[in-house]
Amino acid sequence: MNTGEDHPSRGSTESRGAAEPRAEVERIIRSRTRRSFLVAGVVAAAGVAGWRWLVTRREDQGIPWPLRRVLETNEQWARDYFDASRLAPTFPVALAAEPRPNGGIGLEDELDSGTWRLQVTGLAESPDPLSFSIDEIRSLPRFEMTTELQCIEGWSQIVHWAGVRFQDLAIRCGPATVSGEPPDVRARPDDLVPYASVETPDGEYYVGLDMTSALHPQTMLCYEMNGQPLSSIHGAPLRLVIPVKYGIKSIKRIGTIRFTHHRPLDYWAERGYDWYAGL
Ligand SMILES: Nc1nc2c(c(=O)[nH]1)N[C@H]1C(S)=C(S)[C@@H](COP(=O)(O)O)O[C@H]1N2
Ligand SMILES: [Mo]
Repeated sequence: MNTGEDHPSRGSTESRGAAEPRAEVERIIRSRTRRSFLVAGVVAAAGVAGWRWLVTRREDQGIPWPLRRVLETNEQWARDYFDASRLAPTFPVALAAEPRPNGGIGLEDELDSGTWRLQVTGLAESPDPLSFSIDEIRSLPRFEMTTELQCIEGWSQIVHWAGVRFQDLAIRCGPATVSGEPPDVRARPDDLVPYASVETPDGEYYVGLDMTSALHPQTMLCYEMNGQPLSSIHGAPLRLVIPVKYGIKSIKRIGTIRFTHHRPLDYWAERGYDWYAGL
């Protein structure tokens, strides 16, 4: 915001080369004081007016649009500075414990892990979805990590997770590409469609991921927490864990994964949180 700092007191003539330096100094001090009052007044007025202006702006996705612009600027930084090789910190397994169960959206229905299947759509080879039982997911390369789950509400917990990297599932499935050429997840990730949507079986909770974040080496689909099969409240039979982002993105009880050209809806982004939710 322009504070008007350059403008006040520009009119006051400052006589150079005054005979009495002390008087000159006092005059400057008085002028400075007057100027800072003026500046303070302008800033305060601009502040009040600015705030009024801000809170009366048209709303964009639930918040005044100037704030939305700030969020979008943050998102731009998130995109520009997100480095796929930047890893979230890992910890000794001994520090791992059960996190507070938080957020039960999309977990209301009873779920039969025996009949549950993961559906994956938006594939290069076929318009039909691929579907996996939990045993088929378990047969994919196993990956484990001990990372911190950080809730946007301010608590965090170190957890030991086991499952499969999202990138290994992507390699297995073959996401659609922009060029129409066959996908090569490792060699040409930039040719893959730029987003993935992950949803609960009932569609009540859903997260959108940019492909770079989805393919991050610590983004994983988990079926075990701290050496035990994942419990229902923590997202059985399969949940996402993405430690480079706040917990809101670590969706529990995944039903479908959809690769897509278009930025997917995201449950908490629709309610005013940053779509990237990066840490
Ligand atoms: N399906 C679903 N997944 C969810 C949520 C939710 O409400 N529904 N809440 C999220 C939030 S805000 C957090 S902090 C983590 C918490 O994971 P936990 O319950 O295993 O500790 O789950 C995330 N995944
Ligand atoms: Mo959270």
